[in-house]
Amino acid sequence: MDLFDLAGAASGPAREDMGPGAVLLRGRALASERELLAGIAAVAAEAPFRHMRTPGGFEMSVAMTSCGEAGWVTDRRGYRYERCDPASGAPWPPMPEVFAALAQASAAEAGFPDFAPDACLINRYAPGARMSLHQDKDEQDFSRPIVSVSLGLPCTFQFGGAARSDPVRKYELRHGDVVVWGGPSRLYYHGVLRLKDGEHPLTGGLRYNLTFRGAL
Ligand code: MD6
Ligand code: FE
Repeated sequence: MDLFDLAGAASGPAREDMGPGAVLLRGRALASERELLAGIAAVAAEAPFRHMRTPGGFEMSVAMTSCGEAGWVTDRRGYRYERCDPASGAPWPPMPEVFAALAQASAAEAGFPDFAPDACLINRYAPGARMSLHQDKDEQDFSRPIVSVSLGLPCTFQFGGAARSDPVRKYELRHGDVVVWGGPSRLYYHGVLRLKDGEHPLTGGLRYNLTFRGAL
C-alpha cells in the first residue's frame, strides 16, 4: 500500500466512475467553496429563489433560480429555457466567473475539453425537499455534458438508466463533490431523495446544487 492508497482509504477515491460518460470528482469544488457560495448569494439577490410549478400543477419542493444566458423554468405551459426571468422580466444574472471556470475545468478532467455552459440552474434544498426521477432533456444538443456541483448538506443521489424503470444506484453527494456526465449516460434518469435534517458550517440547514448546461 502506498501513500495514495492510504489517502484513498481515508477519504474515498478522488474519482469514481458512475457509468458510461459519468464521473464523480470528489471534493473538486472545495477549493472555491466560499466564492461559489458568494456567487449563489449574488445571483439570488437579483433573481430570488422560487418554488415553481410543474406542468401538472404541483409546486416543486426544491427552490430554484438561474444565471447565465438562459434559465430553466417550469409552469403550466411546460419545461423550457428562457432568456429572461419570468419573475422580473429582466435577463438572468450573468454567470459568475468562478462558476464557469469550475464547470469548464471539471468537464475537461472528465473528458469534455470544450464545454462552455450557457446556463446554470441553482437548486436549493431544505430538509424534506426532493427531486423525483427525471431526465434532463430540455437542452438543444445532448452531445454536451452536464456538470453538477453539490454544496452544503449531503444528499442521496439516485442514478438509473435510459428507462425510468431501470434499476438505480445510490451515491452520497457531499459538500464540494462535482459530477460530470455526458455521452451515453447524458439522458439517464436520476433524482434526489428527501433531504435529511442537518447542519453544515457554511450553509446551515441547506443543500445547494449547481447544474451547468449547454442549453441554447
Ligand atoms: C441535484 N441534480 O443534485 C439535482 N441533473 O440536486 C440533477 O438533477 C442533475 O446533478 C443532471 C445532471 C446532474 C445533476
Ligand atoms: Fe437533472
